[in-house]
Formats: sequence, structure tokens, C-alpha cells
Amino acid sequence: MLRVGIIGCGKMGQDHIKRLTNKIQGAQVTAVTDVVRANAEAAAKLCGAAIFREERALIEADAVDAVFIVSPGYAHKEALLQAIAAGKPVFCEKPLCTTAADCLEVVQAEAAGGRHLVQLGFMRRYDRGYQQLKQALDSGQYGDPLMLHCTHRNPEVGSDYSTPMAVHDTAIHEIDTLHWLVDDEYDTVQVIAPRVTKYSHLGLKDPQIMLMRTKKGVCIDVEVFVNCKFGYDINCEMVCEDGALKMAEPGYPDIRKSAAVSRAIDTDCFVRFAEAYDTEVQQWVDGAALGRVDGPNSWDGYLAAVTADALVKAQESGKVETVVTAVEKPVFFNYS
Ligand code: NAD
Ligand code: ISE
Repeated sequence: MLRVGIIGCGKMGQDHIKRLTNKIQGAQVTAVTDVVRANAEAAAKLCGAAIFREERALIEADAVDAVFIVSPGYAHKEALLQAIAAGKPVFCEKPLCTTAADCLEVVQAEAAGGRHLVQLGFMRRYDRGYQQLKQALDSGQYGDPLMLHCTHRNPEVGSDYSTPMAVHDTAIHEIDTLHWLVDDEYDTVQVIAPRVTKYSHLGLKDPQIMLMRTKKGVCIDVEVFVNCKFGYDINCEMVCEDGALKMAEPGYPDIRKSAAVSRAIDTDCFVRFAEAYDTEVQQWVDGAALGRVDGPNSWDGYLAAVTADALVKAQESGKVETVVTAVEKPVFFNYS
């Protein structure tokens, strides 16, 4: 039984605790910590775990075999470096860190330690809809991808959500998933800022259109709209040489009533990606027990952050910015 310590017991942390406690085989949450005591207490009630006041004490505790980081992105780096130093397997929610420089420190610390320890929460790679697109593309029946049209819409966000977070908190999912989907790397990016919705606030330009061009020339547009109000709406259409493929929508019935047809849309990621979260966490638990990382790793986190840095720069400059990967992929990360 893998004994797991959770750092960060907010919305996502509690969702993962329920998953680890009620669905996942081979794991048990034995320790929790949160800078807000009430959140740690609420989490402890879900799983009967001990509450730790400090994350370092939790990471080093004998009762913790593996660490699960679900604090906000800006707090990930310190916890990651401590877990790597303690030699314990880690699951870290996205983003790995909020800047490429911080991600690189983590990548280098893990490689220097010589053990594969970090799996990153890029759960869309496990989502059935994206998997179907990938299988279709890899079949070769539709030729090469030319353009991708995507939306990442959330019903609303809090007042602490700022313009750069549209990149490293939200679009980071597309940044990772889409290059994995088309098996290509990003070359340049640009951000276009349409008229701002009346539901936004001073610190947030919402919506935004993010444009990414890959090295093979695939052009990707992602509409990020985090106060769309009507639902949690994730779409992806790939236009290829021999066909266009649109990701399947979640399976809800068409309902005819009052002279209209309607179909439900999810309202949050916890429902929309529930199966993907279950699969990624089970894979992490199974891998950790064998001393392996079989899912997205810290190098994937670094690559995503390099693109995110360029997009944040493009938000500010309004210009096309180049994606600069400062280092070659360390040999340590060449495994399958
Ligand atoms: P949240 O604000 O609801 O919860 C964060 C929690 O972390 C809070 O309880 C806060 O008190 C605590 N915290 C802050 N700093 C801490 C620290 N240094 N040590 C310990 N606890 C600390 O946020 P959330 O929505 O639960 O997001 C948490 C993480 O999960 C983020 O990395 C976010 O990007 C990720 N997330 C991923 C998905 C996904 O689809 N994969 C969805 C939601 C959130
Ligand atoms: C959140 O942190 C997530 O990761 C969700 O999947 C995303 O849709 C949302 O925009 C983020 O804030």
C-alpha cells in the first residue's frame, strides 16, 4: 500500500483525496497539510489522515512513501525540490512551476538525483476524447494535421485570477496536450485580446485568443474564455490533409421540450475530466510502486513552461514571440 501525503487541500486537493480514498487501488492518504488549517481539517475528515503543520515535515515523515502536490502553482517548486531531495515519488498538479526557469531547477534536481520521481498532472492525455483524436491521427488515414481550432471555456473564475494565469493555469493544458497530439514542438506564439467581457475584472483580460505555430507549421488557435458563464466547454477540432476531426462531446442526451432541443454541458473540470483524473492517478500509484514514472514528467512540465513564458511575453508585447528552449533534453529523460 502506497502511503500518500497531500500538500494543498483546496478544491482539487479534496477531489484527489476522495479519488485516492474511494477509487484508486493500492494507495492510502496518511498525511495532509495546508497553510489554511480549516482546509487541512476538512481534508483529514475525508480520509482519516494525520494533519501536518509544515510541508517539509510531511515530506520527510516515515508514514509518507509518496508526495502529492496540489497547492497553487506558485508553491510547487519548493515542495518538489524537497520531495526529490527526500527521494520520494511525487505527483504534482499542473503547472510544474509557473516559470521555465523554476521548472528547469526541478528537472535538473531530479536528473542529478538519478531517479525518476516526478509525474505531472497533465490529465488530458488520458481523456477518451483526446485519445480518440490521437489514435485517428496516428492511423495515417487523414494525412498530416494542418490547423487546430480549440476552446477552453470556464464558467467563471475568482478575483485572484489574473491575465498571465490564462496561460499558466488554464491554457497550459492545451500547450501540453496539443503538441503531444500532433507530435511536434512549438516555434512561435501570439496572443490577441478581444473586447473584454463585462464579467471580468481589472486584472484580467478575458477572453484571449492564443495562437501557436509548431515547427512543422501547424497553426493552432485556442480561445481561452474563463468567464463564459454558460458552462465548462472544451473543444478541439483538427483540420488535416484528408479530413477534419472534431473531438466527441461528453455524452448527454438531446432533450426535446417546449419546442426546443437542448443538451447538457458540464460545469466544471471535476466532472468533465473525472475519468482522466482517475486513470492518471492510478497510473502514478502503479508506477510509484515499481519506481517508475509512466505519465507526463518534469521535462514535459519544462517544455510546457517554455511555451507558457513565450505566451505571457506575447500577452504583454502584442507581438509574435519565439519559443526558446534553453537546454537540450537531458539523456535522463530519454526512456519509454
Ligand atoms: P485552491 O485554491 O482551491 O486550493 C489550493 C490549496 O492550497 C488551498 O487550500 C491553499 O490554502 C493551499 N495552499 C496554498 N499554499 C500552500 C502551501 N505552500 N502549502 C500547502 N498548502 C498551500 O486551488 P485548486 O483549484 O485546488 O488548485 C490546486 C492545484 O491543482 C493547482 O496547481 C491547480 O493548477 C491544480 N488544478 C488542476 C486541475 C486540473 O484540471 N488538472 C484543476 C484544478 C486545479
Ligand atoms: C484549473 O486549474 C484547471 O486546471 C482546469 O482544468 C482549467 O480548466 C481551469 O481553467 C484552471 O483554472
